[in-house]
Amino acid sequence: MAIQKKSIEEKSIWEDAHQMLRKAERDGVETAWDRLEQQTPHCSFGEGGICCRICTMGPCRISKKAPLGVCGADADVIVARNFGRFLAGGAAGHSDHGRDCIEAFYAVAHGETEDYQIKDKEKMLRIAAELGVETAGRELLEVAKDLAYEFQESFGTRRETVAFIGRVPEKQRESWKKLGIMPRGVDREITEMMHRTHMGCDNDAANTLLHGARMCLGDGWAGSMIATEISDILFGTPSPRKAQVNLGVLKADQVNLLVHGHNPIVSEKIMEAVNEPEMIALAKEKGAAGINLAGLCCTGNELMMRQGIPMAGNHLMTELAIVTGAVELIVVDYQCIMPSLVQVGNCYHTKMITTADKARFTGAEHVKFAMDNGMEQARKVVRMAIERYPMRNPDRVEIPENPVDIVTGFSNEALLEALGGTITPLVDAIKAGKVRGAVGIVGCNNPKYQHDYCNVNLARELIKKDILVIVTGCVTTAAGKAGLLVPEAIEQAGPGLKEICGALGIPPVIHMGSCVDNARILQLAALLANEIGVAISDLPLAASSPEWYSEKAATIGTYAVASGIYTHLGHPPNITGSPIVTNLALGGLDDLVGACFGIEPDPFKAADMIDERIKLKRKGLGLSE
Ligand code: CUV
Ligand code: SF4
Repeated sequence: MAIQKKSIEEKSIWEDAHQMLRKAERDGVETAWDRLEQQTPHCSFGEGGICCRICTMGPCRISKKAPLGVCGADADVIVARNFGRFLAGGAAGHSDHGRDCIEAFYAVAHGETEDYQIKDKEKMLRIAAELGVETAGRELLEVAKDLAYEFQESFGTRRETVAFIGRVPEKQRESWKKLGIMPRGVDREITEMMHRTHMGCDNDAANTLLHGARMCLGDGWAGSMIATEISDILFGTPSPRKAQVNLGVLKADQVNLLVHGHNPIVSEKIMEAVNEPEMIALAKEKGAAGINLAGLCCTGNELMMRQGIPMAGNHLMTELAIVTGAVELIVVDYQCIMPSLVQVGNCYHTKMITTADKARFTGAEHVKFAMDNGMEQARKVVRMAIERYPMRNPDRVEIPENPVDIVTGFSNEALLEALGGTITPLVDAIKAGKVRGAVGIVGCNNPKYQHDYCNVNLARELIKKDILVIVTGCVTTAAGKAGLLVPEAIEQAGPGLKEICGALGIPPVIHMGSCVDNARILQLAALLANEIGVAISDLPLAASSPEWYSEKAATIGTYAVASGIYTHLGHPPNITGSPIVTNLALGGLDDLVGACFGIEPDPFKAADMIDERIKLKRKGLGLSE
């Protein structure tokens, strides 16, 4: 395959990206797009998933000439094992984030920290009651201790099921039991996947894949869901608020500090420190008009949902944010942080700070955050950012203009409130065909696509078809930049969706949070199913990750499918070398869990595909078009 050099316009649909890509070229800064060119064409064995490195009799790669590995494993087994481990990486990422949230909550409950508090007491008590923790007449912290224990138990080996399985509609749960895919413990299923995929264990591709479904369900209904619920308890349940997106949120006359990663435990403290009068005074002393905190990726989503901080950009904008030359410091926790940010930062005056021992970057400075020193460390980081302001070279600064307004903050609690307290009006709108269905568009960017082209166009096409769109993760910024996250966007929606969203005063594309917050979408799907009295797989719902790249995205897709939600992906994971795995993913799973994956790189065709599915489900429920 000839290596095609993409023009700047072909790399992204956004003007702020074009402007910074031009500047990167001038400044001699390499980006992900350049490195993709160097890596292309990709190894076809890797792409098909038929390269096995699981033992040292290999590595083995499967071809016509050599259809079996040294041990006798065929393409199906090798693909299933590789994909199983890929999913395990994603489940581990979300769920270990969930564990960190539990540890923060535990520290609060046990009085081991003064830096974190229980902010949403009502929600905490509600969740405690849901999980069977006695609440009546008890001290708040006593309840919290027991709730922390409950959460911890979801990760272990003593229970038969994980935390929020009670939310799953009965019919769905029954089918999981029958299939043997009821998740028992978050860590247990991940460990078991590593065990099964050791040489000489699970050598039946379908069996491995079913365990993958179980493991991902543990992530969706426990690991991720626990992360979301605890983040709400500690930092507040999101409610609708205004914010802004794109690189125009950076300020020429202020200290620009970016938070990047996923876990609000670090970034919430940074935000508090930024707002302290001493810090603002220090910034002024250094010649800045103030301190501007902006987000990237999911930690940006978390702070935007709860605090309304602006969002500088999604995954592919992270390098380009530094190219503005106006970023003093970028502080990260973990996941989706390109190691290249250190090098890009070195081309300017941008300092990179890591905060988690499990995510250190060579060349970055490490300021370890612990439960009992969060505030102190946050102040240290903010001071470092301010100290760098005088080092900024104004001649090398170029900040794109015109940030776009959005509305964020749609937790399920907020959505229910907008609906007047119950889910019934949404169910009625679905039954009446005004809202024909709902689709969660989630996930990432990937330089193999024109940045955000699919994310934006799929959302636009779906709302035209009267399908409500919910976004999380990096699709949020895409939808926001396209002007879809404001109530005025109903003008772009079909007549039914326009009417309903218009009456409720909500946008036709609603922002539900970060990647772990896809658990909110699961919960919403369960609420709908329970209200109608059917399984999730009976509902006119779908999910999509058009420009996905990460293991986590594959895990999300898998728990969506296993939960009964048809899931579109722009491109397949590295499974195409196995007919068994590919056929299961693209169809076979439908018979087992009531949903499967669909692959389509073109967002317009994808919208039609999803629409067909929604028609089918509406028909199944006896609903007219
Ligand atoms: Ni998980 S959505 S790139 S940061 S997983 Fe990361 Fe949130 Fe994709 Fe974006
Ligand atoms: Fe080769 Fe089998 Fe070892 Fe994989 S497990 S590297 S296929 S011998």
